[in-house]
Amino acid sequence: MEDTLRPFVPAYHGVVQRDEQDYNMMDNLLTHFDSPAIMDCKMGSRTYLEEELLLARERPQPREDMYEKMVAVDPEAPTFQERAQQAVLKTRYMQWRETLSSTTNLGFRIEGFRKPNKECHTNFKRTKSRDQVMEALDNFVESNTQIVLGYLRRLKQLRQVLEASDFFRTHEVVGSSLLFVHDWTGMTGVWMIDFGKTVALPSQITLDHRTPWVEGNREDGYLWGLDNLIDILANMLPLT
Ligand code: I3P
Repeated sequence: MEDTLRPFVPAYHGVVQRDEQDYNMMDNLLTHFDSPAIMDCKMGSRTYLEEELLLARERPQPREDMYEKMVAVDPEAPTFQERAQQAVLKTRYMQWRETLSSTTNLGFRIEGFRKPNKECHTNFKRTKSRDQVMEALDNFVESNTQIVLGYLRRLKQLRQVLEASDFFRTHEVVGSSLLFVHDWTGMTGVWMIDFGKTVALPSQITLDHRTPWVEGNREDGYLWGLDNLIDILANMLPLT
């Protein structure tokens, strides 16, 4: 809340108690929209923390639920050993999801979107190439150039602010999303959400968020993904 990023995240209003439970109170980002269309894009070229990788090596905990999710998409994906165990490590599952989708090649992926008529589209696990992503984005904005322009303006502002943010420079931002919202009046908004895997770096390390990840450098590819997202949206505009 004290960083220059403040306008790009839902405002945090502290802890409130209801029925003896503690809740974090945050802005409802949909308040000012009328029957909004909503999309979640998971940012970055990596979706697990380096810390999770170390833990998976020290104490491997194969997951049956992730094996099930994997074979539901591609029965051929598990290795011989994974098939025998009927389970996969979480990091292995996450890496598989990254290469199947556009996370590895573009530095972001579409998780899902909801149209104004409440119809939900969540089948993007294999949406990988620039063309496939562009087609999905075009479906989300229903080929509306004004909406694309609104999103582009906001994403370019976000990029500027991220490049200057002390918070961003000193944090590994993994598994975080951009929430896109627009409605029929032409209003658009984009906010950063999901900070469950946003962690402070040791004091001697800072990130540029564009350098490719090698284990140990903590880079997350967030800005590389944002560059690609901006470029794809810009290419959706008609040539003038
Ligand atoms: C989930 C997705 C989430 C992850 C979750 C996965 O896979 O990768 O990001 O939560 O792990 O199951 P999918 O999208 O294919 O359903 P985290 O980002 O919090 O790790 P989980 O099952 O351990 O919650």
